[in-house]
Amino acid sequence: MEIDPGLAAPSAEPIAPGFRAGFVALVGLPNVGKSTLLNALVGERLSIVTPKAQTTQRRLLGIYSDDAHQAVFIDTPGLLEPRYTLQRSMREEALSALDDADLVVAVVDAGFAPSIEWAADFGATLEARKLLCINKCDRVAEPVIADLEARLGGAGWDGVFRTTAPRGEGTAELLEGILSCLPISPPYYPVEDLSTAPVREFVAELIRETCLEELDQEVPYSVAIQVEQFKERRGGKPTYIEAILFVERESQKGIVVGKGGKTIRSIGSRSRTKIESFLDQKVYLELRVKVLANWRKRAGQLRVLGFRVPAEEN
Ligand SMILES: Nc1nc2c(ncn2[C@@H]2O[C@H](COP(=O)(O)OP(=O)(O)OP(=O)(O)O)[C@@H](O)[C@H]2O)c(=O)[nH]1
Ligand SMILES: [Mg+2]
Repeated sequence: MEIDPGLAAPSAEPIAPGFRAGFVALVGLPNVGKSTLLNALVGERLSIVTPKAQTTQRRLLGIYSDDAHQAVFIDTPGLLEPRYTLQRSMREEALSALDDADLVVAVVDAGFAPSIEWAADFGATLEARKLLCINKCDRVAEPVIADLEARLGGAGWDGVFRTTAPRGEGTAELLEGILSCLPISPPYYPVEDLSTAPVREFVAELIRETCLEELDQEVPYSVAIQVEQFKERRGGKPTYIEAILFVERESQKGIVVGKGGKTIRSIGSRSRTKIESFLDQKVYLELRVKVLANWRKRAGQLRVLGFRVPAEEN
């Protein structure tokens, strides 16, 4: 599955007349549930999800296909005013997804007023085909949602949907709305593909998700993961995976390793369980912690770590 996550050319396979396919960007403020929605729409846990804002750092494609449609979902980092180079890269990733999208789904958290204000402005200025998804409907009472729909309805949305993504409530209706908005086109990817991301990227993300769960405050945001080795071995031996956790300062290294190695062991064992379930195979996971000073603020380091950094940054 090692395909560049850029846009593919439509496939040359014979396809049903009237087939619809396109790229669908999920955008919104941090923590509103974009990644949870992507997973619910595709039906697989592809994108990492945590209660912390700014979990998603780069785009991830998740592909839904059926006999007559292919929706290539683009999960994006939450939009925020960037304060340093990594956040500028994240914003760029999100905004550039809008250029590539045939359809934009603006996601709001029904209980989070800034996300509603964002959607009102965003909807009014966006000319592309667009749907509004009011997520986290479990958090507010029905009249509140009806009021939101009335307030946000004027922006010319091609559809407005209510969801509670972790329970899958409203997601089938949202998917149907999305599919009906796609342009007539052959599929972009083989219909059996779920994503374009290489397996190593999923492994790195599962480790990062565990760091976000296990570490507090700024520390998990200062961790970048690089998978150094991924070796499938014969004879029933577990797959060998070696990953480096880059932190920004020596003091963070101490925190990530923990007293007597307790924290890194816990990150390792929880990550291994997740990776084994994702790959459906036994894994031996080796984690090492290294300092890469201030990597979040350094364009060169970010590029080495695989982030897309605007050309003017250095
Ligand atoms: N109660 C409730 N929680 C939700 C819902 N959707 C998502 N969540 C939770 O909200 C948190 C954030 O979800 P994510 O899917 O990571 O949000 P995101 O928009 O991708 O966040 P970023 O990647 O940080 O921009 C997680 O704890 C989810 O379980 C929902 O409909 N109701
Ligand atoms: Mg996310």
